[in-house]
Amino acid sequence: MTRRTVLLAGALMLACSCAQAASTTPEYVGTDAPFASNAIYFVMTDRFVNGDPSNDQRHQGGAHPTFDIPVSGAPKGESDNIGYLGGDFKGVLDNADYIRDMGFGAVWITPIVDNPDEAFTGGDPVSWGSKFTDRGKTGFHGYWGVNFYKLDEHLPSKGLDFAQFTAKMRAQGLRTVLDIVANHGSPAFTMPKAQPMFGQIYDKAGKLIADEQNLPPYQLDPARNPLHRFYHAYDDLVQLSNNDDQNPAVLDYFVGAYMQWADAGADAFRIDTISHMSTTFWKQFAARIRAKHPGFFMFGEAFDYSPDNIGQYTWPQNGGISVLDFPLRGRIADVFEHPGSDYAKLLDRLYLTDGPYANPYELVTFYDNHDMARLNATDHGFIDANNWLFTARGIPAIYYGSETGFERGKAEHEGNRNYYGQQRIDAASNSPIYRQLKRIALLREKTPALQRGLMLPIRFAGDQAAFYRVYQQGDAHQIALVLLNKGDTTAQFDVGDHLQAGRWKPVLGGAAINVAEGGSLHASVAAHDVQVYLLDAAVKQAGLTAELTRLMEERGHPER
Ligand SMILES: [Ca+2]
Ligand SMILES: [Ca+2]
Ligand SMILES: [Ca+2]
Repeated sequence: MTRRTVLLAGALMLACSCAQAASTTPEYVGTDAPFASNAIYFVMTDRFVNGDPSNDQRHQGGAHPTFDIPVSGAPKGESDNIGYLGGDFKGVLDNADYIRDMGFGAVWITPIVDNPDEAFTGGDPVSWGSKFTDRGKTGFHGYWGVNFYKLDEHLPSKGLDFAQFTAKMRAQGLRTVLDIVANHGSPAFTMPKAQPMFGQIYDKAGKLIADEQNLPPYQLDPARNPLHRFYHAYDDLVQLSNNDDQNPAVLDYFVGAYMQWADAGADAFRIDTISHMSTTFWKQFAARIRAKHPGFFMFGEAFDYSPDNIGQYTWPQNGGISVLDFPLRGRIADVFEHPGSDYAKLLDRLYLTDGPYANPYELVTFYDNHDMARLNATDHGFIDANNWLFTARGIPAIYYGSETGFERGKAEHEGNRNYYGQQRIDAASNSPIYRQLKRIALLREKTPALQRGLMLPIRFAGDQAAFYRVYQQGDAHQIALVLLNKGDTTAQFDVGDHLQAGRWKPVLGGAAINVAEGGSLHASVAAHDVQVYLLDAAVKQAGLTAELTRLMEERGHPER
């Protein structure tokens, strides 16, 4: 906390020494949410680094073992695995400096709660490239909770439970984003023979409180069987139990569990499958967590490319939960997977004014994750995508391995979630993607305008994009001009729109440019590169003032 505050204060200039002028300075702020200062590194914990072989549970599962289960049918030289591979808290903590030095302030880890101790025997068999198949798979990913109050045995080490993990991460300058699930437990039916833990939920004391008993959901009898009352009597996602979001006991259970982990040091929640439960549930959930942890940042996964569908979660009456920016992600893939594509494709998914989101600046932006094919781009495509993600509006989240283009283009069951490992981490600096990502991420980290400033697009055309980011509040002010070039040759920029006179400093190298009143700024940006010019002055240019005033007034959803 203190380290970041110092960084932030150091990066901002004092507007003036007189308090009365400060009080009349207009505010230009995209978001004030402290969490928005961070960029997020997302690790699938089991697949990052095995820091402690003693918790691997290599002999777990009996007739249905859980460790190291390769998926059959992989083409030569490729692989996928549906067993546990040993990654743990220690593996993440051991690499805290690697993540921190890359310019990230937060790490999103997959769910930590106890998952079944056998491989699943129901559902449809997993094969190379298959989708929605779980037979033979284990809970290595963490999304099959059985006891949401208990750590899964694969994660902690001696002296490193969750509270110790979050404390040690924080000591290294990293916040912990905990991935949480409330929509479902584990696969609950279609097993040839009922398996222990699957379809069951246990309370904090270890008492069985719900059990689907391997029955198809429509055969559940909540009226007569108390163990069925936790679940809806209809299915939702594949064979997963479908928690009853109308049942107050379900809400109590999950508030209790996730309050426990927030108390143990989680700094934010990423909410899985948010759109599979009612907004009524989430509103109450968020209110109860924030009653004890004010301002606790949460962002949901509504796997949906329609802004109108996902925007609703961000509204205060639905809990004020931010979301992963799927609509923009679709366009990011369109643009950066295809050389020669037009930057303008990104524009209408930004929703900077009168959009569907309570605040577009709080969305978590990304280009891929564990549930979709990784970005299928060249090194240049990744570099361009990162230059965009770390300068445009939103909170960037990068899936582990993307810093080296790991398993690019690969979907689940094709290597998307493969084990990354210490060797690749130690060699990451050989990758041009890594080097450029680090450069732009470290710039965002010390530049409040890029984290939380208003965004004003100037030109989005072909391989070039130009926009302002402006942060002005009280004595703090910063005007950034971002110039992006995703072309194969050097691009010339000539920006005159709303350009304020003054001395513009290029923060990624080069000479400062003095702009006269009514003048323009000429700059060249190398192929697949970015330049950011900073003007440390309060906004006074008339056109810029008018545009920023409009952006402030129309920042959120028009009716809310
Ligand atoms: Ca391990
Ligand atoms: Ca377990
Ligand atoms: Ca559901």
